[in-house]
Amino acid sequence: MANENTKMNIHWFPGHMAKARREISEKIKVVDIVIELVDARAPYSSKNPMIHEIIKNKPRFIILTKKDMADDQYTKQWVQYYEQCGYQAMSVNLKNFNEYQKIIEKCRYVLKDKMEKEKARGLKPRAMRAMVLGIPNVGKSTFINRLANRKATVTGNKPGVTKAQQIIRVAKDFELFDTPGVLWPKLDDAHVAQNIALLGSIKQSILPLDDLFIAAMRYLSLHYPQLLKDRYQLEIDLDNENWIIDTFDHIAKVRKIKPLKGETDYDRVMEVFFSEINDGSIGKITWEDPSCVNV
Ligand SMILES: Nc1nc2c(ncn2[C@@H]2O[C@H](COP(=O)(O)OP(=O)(O)OP(=O)(O)O)[C@@H](O)[C@H]2O)c(=O)[nH]1
Ligand SMILES: [Mg+2]
Repeated sequence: MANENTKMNIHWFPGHMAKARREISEKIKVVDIVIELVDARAPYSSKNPMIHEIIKNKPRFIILTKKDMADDQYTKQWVQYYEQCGYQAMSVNLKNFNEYQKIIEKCRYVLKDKMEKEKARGLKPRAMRAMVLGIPNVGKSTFINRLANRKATVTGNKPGVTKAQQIIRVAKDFELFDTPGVLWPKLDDAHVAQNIALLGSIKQSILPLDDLFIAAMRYLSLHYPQLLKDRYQLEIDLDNENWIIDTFDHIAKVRKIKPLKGETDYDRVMEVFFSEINDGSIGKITWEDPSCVNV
């Protein structure tokens, strides 16, 4: 069941990373604040590990997206965690999003001193400028569109911006780059790769699917046993040496998955499980909590 492309795909990322890094470093020069999107279901794994170097010491606002799919308790803890790290932080559901004002206000708050200093130095008043960064699929385009759709005007190529860039004016004093910076997670860390695959942010096939299935089931049985019970009437006993096979067989039975040549169709069981993880029908799940990381 392991995918032959595993290695190739993982090695494929650094090149993209270097290119993204160059592009972002160029743009970042004219940005006042970075809005970094992370996925609330894995707020550490879905961060780019080199972001400090890339954005240097620009103020950073961390937004946890997809909070509708994550565990509310953990989301709260993660927001607090990032606040304690010294960032602005909040969680959002971009499918039902009406917190533009709050976001702009937080940016104003962070940049107040900077803007006032500029004014005191006699510089012409100008809008704050923000850039959205995040790994693939975290919600960057949705976020920009949501923010921009609200009586936004695209002001076109602005002088003073190094490359021709589209800037969106979101409020009188707030502008946003219309293209987000795409970053990559640190996939050479097995734990991170696993979490990212479970978010659907990269092809699940970069990892052997059976390993991913086992890791996910182990985690769910420890953290969310009730969700497994509700969804599959499944109770996992990790001390039972046959728990893996039993789990496959059980889901096949509950979901009436036809056997293949008299054997459980393992691939089909995993397909069903992962698609239910991806569409959130198993429930609100977070794959990591702040106590287990040292950021
Ligand atoms: N449930 C839920 N889905 C979301 C949320 N935000 C984004 N999505 C969905 O996540 C998917 C990816 O969103 P995009 O905005 O395309 O993500 P992106 O970061 O621009 O992705 P790339 O362009 O591939 O880097 C879409 O199907 C969105 O509808 C959210 O808060 N909740
Ligand atoms: Mg996009």
